[in-house]
Amino acid sequence: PRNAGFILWLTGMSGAGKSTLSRALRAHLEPLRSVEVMDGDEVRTWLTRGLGFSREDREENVRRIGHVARLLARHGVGVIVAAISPYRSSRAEVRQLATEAGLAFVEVYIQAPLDALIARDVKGLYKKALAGELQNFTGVSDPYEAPESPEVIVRSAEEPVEVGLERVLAALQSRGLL
Ligand code: GGZ
Repeated sequence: PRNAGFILWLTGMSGAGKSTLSRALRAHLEPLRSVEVMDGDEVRTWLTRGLGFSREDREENVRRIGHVARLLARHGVGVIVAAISPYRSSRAEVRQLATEAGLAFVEVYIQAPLDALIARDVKGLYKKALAGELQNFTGVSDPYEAPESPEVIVRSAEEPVEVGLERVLAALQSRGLL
């Protein structure tokens, strides 16, 4: 049913385009259904303020996001999560809890080669990380465990946002969520 809630989980490194794609998805979906975006950056100002970037803290961040996403989705919201969520085990956990609650969980891997992210470096974070001024930076001095079987892969360095957007929408449509 088109009013069924779902969790669309965008994972990928900093600067890969999670926020950009989540905004495009929101703009597309908003006229059609209720939708909410949970962006790592913003969530960390409110829901998970005070958490850092150790494995423990990232896992806690993902767990809390997953919990709120479930509460929303249970009430028919299409929830778009944009968080690095670098650990497979954390992503598996939120997927399992969502699935147990009868909610659709669609994992989208926003893939971009590290050298492309370093070259673009919109926020200058990679430069800082490479200079050793930022500790535990994903992809530089901290792990990113790429998804092994995501529902959707978006190659953001190679294809325009519109192409990724269409692929995600197609995935929702094929699951009867759109
Ligand atoms: C990765 C970091 C770090 C470190 C600050 N590692 O691209 P951004 O800047 O705007 O978004 C990133 C955000 C990561 O938060 P998440 O909640 O998505 O991470 S996780 O899912 O792993 O909990 C980045 C910024 O915070 N940032 N320090 N060390 N990204």
